[in-house]
Amino acid sequence: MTMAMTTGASAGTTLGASAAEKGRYFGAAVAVNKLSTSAYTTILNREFNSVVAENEMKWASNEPQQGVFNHSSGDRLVSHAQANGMSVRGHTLLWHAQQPGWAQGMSGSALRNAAINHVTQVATHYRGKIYAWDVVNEAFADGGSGGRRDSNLQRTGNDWIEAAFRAARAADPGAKLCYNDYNTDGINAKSTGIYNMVRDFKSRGVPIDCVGFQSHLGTSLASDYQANLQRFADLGVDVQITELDVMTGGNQANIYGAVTRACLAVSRCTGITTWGVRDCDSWRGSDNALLFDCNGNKKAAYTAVLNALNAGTGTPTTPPPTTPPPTTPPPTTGGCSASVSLNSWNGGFVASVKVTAGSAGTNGWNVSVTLPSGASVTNTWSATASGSTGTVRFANVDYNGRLTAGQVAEFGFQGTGSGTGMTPTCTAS
Ligand code: G2I
Repeated sequence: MTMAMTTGASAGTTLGASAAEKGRYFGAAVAVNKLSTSAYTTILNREFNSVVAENEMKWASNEPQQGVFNHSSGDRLVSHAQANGMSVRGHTLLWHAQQPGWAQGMSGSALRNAAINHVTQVATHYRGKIYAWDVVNEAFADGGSGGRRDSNLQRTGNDWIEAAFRAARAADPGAKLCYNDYNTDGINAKSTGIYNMVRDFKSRGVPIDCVGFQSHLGTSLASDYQANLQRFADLGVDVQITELDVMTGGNQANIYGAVTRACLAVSRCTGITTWGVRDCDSWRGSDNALLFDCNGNKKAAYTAVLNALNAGTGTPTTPPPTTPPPTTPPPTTGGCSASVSLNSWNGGFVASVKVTAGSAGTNGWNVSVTLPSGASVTNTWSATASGSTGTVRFANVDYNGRLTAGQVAEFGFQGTGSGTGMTPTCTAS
């Protein structure tokens, strides 16, 4: 999706407008229940042109019972953003914390399947409305190991992160897909572990578009903060400052200014989000870590950010999100053809199916897939499945049945067991 680059306010006098002049967004984490507090919403609407839900799009919030989704708070934030020309960051599809109780008690392939289903369902619900998703949050360990954090998700297999990114891409091809973490504010063991993962993903075609640097900062800023952003950008991903807040004290304004300058100096740094609006909204409470005081007044840190935005030069070069290399569609003989690509893990898979119309076009289509023995379909999107084991037939839904010659429709399904070796056949009507 495209992001709003201007706000109603005049350029250069608000955070959002000044960032937009430099081709960036300036966002805030929003507690959705505060949208009805006018003192809060007045600042939000005046100063910010991007939002992220502080808690409401997390797994515990939007899938409180397995398979029962509640998007009401997230939808409210998206509506507010759309009504006010703001882009939306999605936070977060998978995280070891703030999981619903039912998922906390799961493990192995049952958890993996539930997690991928969660990614698919949530990203599908918000399809086309999210600028960037934090697909996976905080999966790396603190300290010197540079390795993964232990968690129930990690114990489903090291490939859980790439499985999540592939499922998110299949569900919402237009959203930028980010990995997000903290204590990555300079070149250190943790940020290097993440750097190596991103490099590996890029080399193997795992869909990743951006890395989020939370930047929950203390009383000093790593001297190589900008260099660290730049080394990630040099891998071919965007970088974003995703949860900025800074401990109060003499350095607060300086640190805010330095972070802003660092982002502007990295052409692929596409925007900055502060983790809240006013000091009293912050999870850091007495740190007074944000840009507005509890009465809504602009702090010195606000002025430092605004001045840095206005002094910055250049616009970012943000190529559109990379899409996986297209698989060559098979020759279109007859009414239609279908090809499948698989995202597999031990015990489950997501299949993405491309239907290509032949020379006569289609009014509707049916794709038959014979599943390997032991495999079954648990969930389907953009098509209607008949059956779940053996030969399963997938019919178009009302909006993707009518295709002109050569036009492609995509649908997907999730399964348990192995999906290897499936050969789809397509029939047009
Ligand atoms: O911890 C700061 C942030 C670190 N990075 C990921 C972010 O998602 C995380 O945000 C914080 C929220 O700001 C807090 O508001 O995540 C916390 C949970 O780990 C949030 O705290 C929770 C409390 O733990 C719950 O007791 C409370 O019900 O906020 C919930 C809603 O107010």
